[in-house]
Amino acid sequence: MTTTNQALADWVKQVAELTQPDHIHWCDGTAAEEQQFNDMLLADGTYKKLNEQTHPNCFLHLSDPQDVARVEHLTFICTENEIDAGPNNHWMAPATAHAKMDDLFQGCMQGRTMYVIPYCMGPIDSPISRCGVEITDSAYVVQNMRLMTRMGQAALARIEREGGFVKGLHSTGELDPNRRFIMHFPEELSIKSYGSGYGGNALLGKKCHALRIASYQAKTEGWLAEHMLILGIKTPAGKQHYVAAAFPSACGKTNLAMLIPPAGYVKDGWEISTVGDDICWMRPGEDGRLWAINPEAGFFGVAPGTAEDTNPNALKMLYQDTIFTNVAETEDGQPWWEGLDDRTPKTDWQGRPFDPANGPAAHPNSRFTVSAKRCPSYSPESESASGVPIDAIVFGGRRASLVPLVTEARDWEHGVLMGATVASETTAAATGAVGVVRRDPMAMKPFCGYHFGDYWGHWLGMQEKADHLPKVFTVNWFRKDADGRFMWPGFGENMRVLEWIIARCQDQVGAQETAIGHLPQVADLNTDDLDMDLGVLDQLLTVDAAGWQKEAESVTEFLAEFGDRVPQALYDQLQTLQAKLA
Ligand code: OXD
Ligand code: MN
Repeated sequence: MTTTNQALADWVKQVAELTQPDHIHWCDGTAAEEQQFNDMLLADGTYKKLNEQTHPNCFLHLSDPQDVARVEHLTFICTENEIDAGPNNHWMAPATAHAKMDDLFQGCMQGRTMYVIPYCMGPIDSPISRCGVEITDSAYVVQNMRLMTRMGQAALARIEREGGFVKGLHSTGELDPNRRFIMHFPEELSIKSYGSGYGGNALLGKKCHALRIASYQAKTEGWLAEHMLILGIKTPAGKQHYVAAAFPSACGKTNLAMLIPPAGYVKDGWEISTVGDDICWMRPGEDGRLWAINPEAGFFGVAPGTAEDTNPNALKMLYQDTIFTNVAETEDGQPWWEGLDDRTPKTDWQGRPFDPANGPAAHPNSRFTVSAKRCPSYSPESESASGVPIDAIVFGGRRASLVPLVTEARDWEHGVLMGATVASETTAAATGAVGVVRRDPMAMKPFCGYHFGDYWGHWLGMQEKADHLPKVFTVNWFRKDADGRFMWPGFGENMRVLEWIIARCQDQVGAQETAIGHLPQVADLNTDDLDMDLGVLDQLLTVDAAGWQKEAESVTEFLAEFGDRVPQALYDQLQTLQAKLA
């Protein structure tokens, strides 16, 4: 296989000259190729076959123990002008970064095969989708990209039709943490990643392309590339709604995307469907609404904590055709992780006999990679070329105190301030200092490919591009009482909050108008069969004015970190908030 796209052919040739692979393989995305790669990975020990009876076509990969997560300190945005990367990113001059990376790539594929993966982020026929090509020397990366993107012949055909594509060059190198860098060149629409095989660093379609490069592309082209799940909600009356929600890593995003509503809701005919669990690309449609696609085709989810009671939909999809990375294994070759059930595994994530003295059996960031089509709640609309129309945008953080269960923004500008300042508090379990607030704007802190001030300006500018923008909300599932217990049950019960959000979007329910935005009246939340003290619900839906005054001061300091690129509208919103609190 080769290509009629001259730029692609030239680039592949140039990379081969630099990296000197023994062979070049163009990935066609066929089932035969998939089988061939699985056989190869089993033969060379990269994969271990899991129990064929209980988990047909499932594989276990144990990574280098030093290569188990994203490496934000080694991730750079390389723009010509340092200021354009913003204080939210590490920056390196493009020429310096290219020289550094090309030095590492020099001859690095000798004795290896170079794989060329043409891929499409989003449905192959969607105008919202964008293509890329990843060159890698890892067959494990190829198999993950096969599940996470639309890859192979159809993607190549689109690239040949359209011309443009994002260039991603990856090598696992020596897996040496001292020779590991993830470089992004937004102005060139290219990525260079060396020294890691971990998903977020090596599956270049995901965080590198679909968020860091795409956020920049989205700014120049007038759309949004966001770290959001997309959830479908169908009411008993048959009306279909869609919500896009941003949460930082480890806030239950995959669980929310696959939520099972409480029994009463199911009985009444509510239905939840999953369009995406991590990334959302949205653009204004002719009707003035935002239309969204999930650019991914699979889930690269955290395994620990996934169980029958927390996320039965996720568990169901993991019994077949799944790649497990860094989980533990039971005696009879089944994948296992903390929280799954009460069995004791035989070996841990490093392949050692399990010994609790060595820590958890599965790495806390162990992962599953699986096609989205295996998810029982997968929405067929995920394949729609036009995308789905978004009714509400939800921002969430992990706040042990202060932030109510749900708050609706007064308008778009207020919503942008809410998203820009959403935060999580450190808990006693994580570090010594409890209650330290870390802000993670739009859950994009590690993923925005340019200056946050410009990014907020772009969000504000959507008002000129679309006249039926979604309503904006913040949620907080994580309030704790004086004894450190969660006050809200979370999981499927979050449906009750989603119902209120949908009712607000439909103008079907009122709200308390407070200084910080619109909150539900307790009586307007469905509490049927809700197993909690309604007095606690009152506490979750009140505004602590003194606490919010302090919060406003902290927000002022935070915005100041981004200098004069912060749009005045955010300061105006902050002033309105402070005036209302006073
Ligand atoms: C992820 C992350 O892996 O946000 O999705 O870290
Ligand atoms: Mn994520």
